[in-house]
Amino acid sequence: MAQSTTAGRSALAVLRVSGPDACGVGQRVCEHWPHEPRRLGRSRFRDPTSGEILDDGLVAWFPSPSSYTGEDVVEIHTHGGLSAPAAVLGALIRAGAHAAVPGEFTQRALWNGKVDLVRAEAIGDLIDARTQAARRAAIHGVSGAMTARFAELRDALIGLEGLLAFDLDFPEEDAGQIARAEILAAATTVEERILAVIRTAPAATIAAHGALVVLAGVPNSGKSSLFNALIGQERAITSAVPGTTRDAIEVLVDADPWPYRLVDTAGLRDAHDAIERAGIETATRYLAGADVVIACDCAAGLASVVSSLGTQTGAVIISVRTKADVPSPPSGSADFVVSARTGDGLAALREGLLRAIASRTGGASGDDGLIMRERQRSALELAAREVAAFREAWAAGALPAPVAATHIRAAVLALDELIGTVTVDDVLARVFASFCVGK
Ligand SMILES: Nc1nc2c(ncn2[C@@H]2O[C@H](COP(=O)(O)OP(=O)(O)O)[C@@H](O)[C@H]2O)c(=O)[nH]1
Ligand SMILES: [Mg+2]
Repeated sequence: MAQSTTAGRSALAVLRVSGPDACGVGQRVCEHWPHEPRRLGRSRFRDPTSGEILDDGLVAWFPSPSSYTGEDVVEIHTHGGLSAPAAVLGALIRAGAHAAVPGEFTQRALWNGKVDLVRAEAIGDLIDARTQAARRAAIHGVSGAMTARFAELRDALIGLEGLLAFDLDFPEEDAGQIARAEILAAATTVEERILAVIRTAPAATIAAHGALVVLAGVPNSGKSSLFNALIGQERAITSAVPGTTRDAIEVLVDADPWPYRLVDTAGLRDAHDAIERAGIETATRYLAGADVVIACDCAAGLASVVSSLGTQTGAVIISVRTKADVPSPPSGSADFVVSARTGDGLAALREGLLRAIASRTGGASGDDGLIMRERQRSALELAAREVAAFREAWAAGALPAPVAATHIRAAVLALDELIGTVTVDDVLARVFASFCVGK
């Protein structure tokens, strides 16, 4: 039993009870019990010991196995705030429930086969999503699409094991070089498919945390003004006094399709003031980790700003001529010409920024699914390494087939662990399904 909504001032709170006696517990607390499952019914809630009426709300029950956890589940909607939910929770405990530990409902769903490990993780990711891109990737995982993708990779590996088993069991068939080439091609294909999923990892990081976009340039070039203009609020202090910005100021911009963390930094120059120097060191650290750097200059210095930034960062550098409303002598080319004061050029810069971020995502799209978890990535990397080891040994004819095949088995096990299912008879089933053994 747990409160599924957060504790605090709110209109409603949702309490859930799961387990074989969930309905018994619910009936001991609810004055009225809905006849039909999965329908909300009005009920008052009472203390099973004292009989005191504690609150008045709604209740529904979901019989096993058609519930989130796969067990009987009771859902109680109380009034929100702190008192009513706490009182009804207390009543549920006196009626026989115990308090669930974090994630226990989803863990039970996993045990009862309602979700696999990847979907369970996606449910957690959805709740924790701070950006729309992270939400899109998570809901893709919740739908089961990522699990299906991992399962397809696993199937392809088992298909490969089937080919190998055939090669071992029926050497007199002597498909010879053709079979060897076929196995090599199959291994290469599945390895590439695994690597394609692994390559979504940078996009997943950007979806979850935002691409790191850093404004850089000499003091007074208009970085803080551009920062404020891009985020649409006066966050950073701007002034005509060079060296105004000392700390790095960071704001998460939840842009579509990719969120970014826009960072305003201290201008880059040889400062004598200790605080400003510390600010410049911070800026240098941000530059080293940046995905995109917006190089700003309002005069003739843009080219040299861009070239000096090139030595400090591996990021995509966008050059911006700032203060476009102020006439200045021609100063070479810039990717964008922008005025923070009038707003001219801002829309184009935003678009250019999103294109630059997209170039850091390897062409991945959140709608196709991203590997949002380190666990998923390391399982896939292990599988890819095993397939590569097999492929190399097979190409060189370096290992006997049964030994080479152990690499593929290890890759299958990595995916089994990833999805959270281990099925033993799969290989045999495949061998007999895809080959005409009786001939
Ligand atoms: N006319 C004009 N002045 C600007 C513009 N952007 C910044 N400034 C001025 O340039 C000075 C330095 O700006 P600031 O944003 O603090 O530069 P930073 O040191 O690079 O962060 C301030 O006096 C700003 O008002 C602009 O687009 N047009
Ligand atoms: Mg500044």
